[in-house]
Amino acid sequence: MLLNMDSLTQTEVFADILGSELLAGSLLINIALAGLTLLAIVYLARDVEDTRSKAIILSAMLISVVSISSYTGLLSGVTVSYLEMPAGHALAGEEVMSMWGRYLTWAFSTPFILIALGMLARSDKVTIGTSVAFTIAMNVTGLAAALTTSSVVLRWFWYVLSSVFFLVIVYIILNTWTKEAEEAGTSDIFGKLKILTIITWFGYPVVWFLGVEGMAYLPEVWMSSWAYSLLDVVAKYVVTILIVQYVAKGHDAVTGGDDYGSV
Ligand code: RET
Repeated sequence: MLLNMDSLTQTEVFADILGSELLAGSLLINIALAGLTLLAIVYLARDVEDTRSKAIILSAMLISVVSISSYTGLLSGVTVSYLEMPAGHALAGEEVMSMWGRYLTWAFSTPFILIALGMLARSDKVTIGTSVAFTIAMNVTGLAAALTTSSVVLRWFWYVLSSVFFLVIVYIILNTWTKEAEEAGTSDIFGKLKILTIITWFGYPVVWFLGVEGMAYLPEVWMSSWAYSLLDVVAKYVVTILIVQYVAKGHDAVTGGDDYGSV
């Protein structure tokens, strides 16, 4: 979606998004799925009493709370802008639709995925906090990469920085939490979630690289938007349902007992 205009009003951006059925569809499907996931959580977790189990479920729930808001922001045009790409970019000089709200809101949604995973592995607060800090850093630098219009070199510098932060998270999941989950007796569920998370999370930087923000090998915005939407289905909703189903069964390995969380 390319336009040669300096700036568009939100109404015009909204009209552009609705004007592309494929683009609007990729956003609407996520609004619907996030809503359905929230309803499913309420149903699956209806009998959970244990406080630690509730904390894990709450964290999983907040992933969809952020997601439904994030996609509403994109659909309405609040978090979408047309940006002129710098010299050296594949679309240099053109006004490109940037759905930058994604990267901003991932800074709020991915911490909840990591908190739920870390708690399932019965990790400690410092390690979970580290993963949260690095995912925020990863997404804010990813946002900076998308919004940088001064220099193509700086866009890629942000991208590399973001990727380094990503590797810290990958290390924590594959190394620290994998060992801790074994000790805690949650390897069965953690192993499944780990595979789904690692594979899908690596997809996001690939889509960024291939899409209009990167090399523009996927020349239309709806293409990367659908790719992100499909990654989200697994990285968020499938992962959420697996977590809530497991925790709701009341395994001793995840419960906290009567005093958990009391002060
Ligand atoms: C960016 C671009 C810069 C390099 C890297 C990225 C990684 C993004 C990831 C996003 C995961 C998002 C999820 C969202 C769920 O709500 C920012 C694309 C490394 C890993 C799981």
